[in-house]
Amino acid sequence: MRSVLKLLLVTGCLSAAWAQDDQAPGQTMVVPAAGAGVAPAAVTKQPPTLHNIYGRTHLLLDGRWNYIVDPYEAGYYNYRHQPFDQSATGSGGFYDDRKPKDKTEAVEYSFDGSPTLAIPGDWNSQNAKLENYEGTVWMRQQFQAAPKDGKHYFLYFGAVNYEAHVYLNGKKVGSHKGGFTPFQFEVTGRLLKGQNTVIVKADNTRHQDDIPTLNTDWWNYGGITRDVLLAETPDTYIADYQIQLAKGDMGRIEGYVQMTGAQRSQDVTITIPEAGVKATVHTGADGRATVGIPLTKNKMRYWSPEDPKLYTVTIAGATDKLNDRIGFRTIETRGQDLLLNGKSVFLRGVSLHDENPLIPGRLRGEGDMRMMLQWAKEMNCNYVRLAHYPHSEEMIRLADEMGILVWAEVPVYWTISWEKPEVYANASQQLTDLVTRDRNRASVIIWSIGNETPVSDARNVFMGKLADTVRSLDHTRLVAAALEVHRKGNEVTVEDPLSDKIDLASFNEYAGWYWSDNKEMLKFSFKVNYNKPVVISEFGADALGGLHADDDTRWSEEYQDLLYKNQFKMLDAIPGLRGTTPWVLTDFRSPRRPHPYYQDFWNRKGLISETGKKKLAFYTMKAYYDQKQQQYK
Ligand code: GCB
Repeated sequence: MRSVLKLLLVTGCLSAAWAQDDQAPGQTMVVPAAGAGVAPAAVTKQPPTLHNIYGRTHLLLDGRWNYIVDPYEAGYYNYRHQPFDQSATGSGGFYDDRKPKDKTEAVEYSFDGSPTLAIPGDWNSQNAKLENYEGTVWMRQQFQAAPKDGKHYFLYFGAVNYEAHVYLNGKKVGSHKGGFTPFQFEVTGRLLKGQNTVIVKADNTRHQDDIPTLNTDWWNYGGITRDVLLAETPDTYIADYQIQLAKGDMGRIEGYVQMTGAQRSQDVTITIPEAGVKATVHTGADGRATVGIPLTKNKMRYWSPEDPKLYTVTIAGATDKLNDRIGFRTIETRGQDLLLNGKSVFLRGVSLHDENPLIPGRLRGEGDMRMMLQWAKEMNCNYVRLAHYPHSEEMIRLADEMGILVWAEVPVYWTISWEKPEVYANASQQLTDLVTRDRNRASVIIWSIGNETPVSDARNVFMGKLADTVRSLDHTRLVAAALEVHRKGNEVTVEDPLSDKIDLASFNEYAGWYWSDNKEMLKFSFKVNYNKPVVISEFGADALGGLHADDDTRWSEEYQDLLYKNQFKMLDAIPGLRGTTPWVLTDFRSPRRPHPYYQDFWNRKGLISETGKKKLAFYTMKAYYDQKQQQYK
């Protein structure tokens, strides 16, 4: 439930409290509150981002933000190229939001009177001059607050692509790297009663050693692309929890509750009134309690695409109380079978990007997201692959509500710098933040640790560690990766040492498009030597919507349509086939696609064009899924 909070001023700094509860290493750097004029000397680590942020009392800071484009970072570095925020005074940068004191003073920037961006929203799609911009933009929002004594306050960002530096009332509160995961900074003691100013420096410059790396097949939309919230918690609060069915056990809820704060050892009660569940646990000195609740037989309606039942779950202790909407289901593999709530399921899926083809730009809110998932449903999908990076929490919650299974992924994409520990730390942090955010969402059944990462020793170690990490964070879901295939003559095989670490034989293949053509493609046969469910994470062909020709003609809807029909013939011959996510639901923008007529910087593999028109293959895919639905009834 969204509620607007009234904040009261709290003096003093509470960041010392984190020392005890410090759990998450990683990419979020926090600057401790410094006295006036004192430069922040060090950074401290943050506790994990608040779970169930929308369930917290909060003030939404979305809306129109003033912005200044700063290609040379004049607002961040002085003329000696030293950051202003690391100078003796800590000031001098655009985050000062300085106004000339009188007519004698020259100030070379001004947020007042500068244009505005709708936040959440990338800048590339909101100003034609910024369409291809990669660099720094400063954004400012002003808001009223009345912080209360004894509460914690957090500035929470759903996502900022890619590097964010955040300032509150002229002082730096921290920085973060990674374009698709949430992060927060504690601002208790820094909020003013009355007007506050938050300024964000966002920089979407690509780098070889980032996650993702330089090379991707999607638009590098920059900026504050998801909600910004000021959240309030009690002094001792519920930081995190997992309340899910035990692995493979429909008769038992398992998980944990994590409290943070001075009174972190306390009784916490979990109730699910509609399912007759009420259990009390006691959190230990570390604030943690393990949860294990046997379920009364026949009391629970299990979550599934056919019946996406969500229960109101309340977690309440002496100092804090949170409500969530949680669905309960199991997901397992048995040999080559895939079982949802103990029953064989075929994943009737489609891949999609976090992009609205119609506007375009990142999905900005529930309407955009509903449109995408509704299109998937019209194709009779029960599943989506949210490629190639974490999509928003709202999207996942919508999938929960609409009954759509989800493959969730981190942007470990193509060839990244496998050898560097800091690159691994970044990937592992993004994965951790994704799991931390979505671990209670029934729709998410698969954590994907990467896409088309080429086999090498260094890569195998890197990916193997990621698989171990995600399993240690959540053993109830499946772990997968979109693997590559290898062709020997007409035989296509998946040979990847990573297979030992993951639950699915999931791979991308482009028969008929990147290899061979529609006429030739049926000669291929797939040999999958793993006793695991086979999920085709990509196949597809480009078609310019509205271009009609014979089915030998590349870029025509007919070519794409025949390719899909031929794919079904090939794929149905694979024993253990349990799902497909063709590439891709809609056309999407990509700088790698320059053909002036057919592409115009769009990847045209969409089953729906950039005007929202369904291509022929959309209906062919739907017919295939109608038949699979019958088969798996
Ligand atoms: C792939 C990638 C995907 C691309 C797609 C294509 O294998 O995983 O990100 O967009 O192929 O269209 O080439």
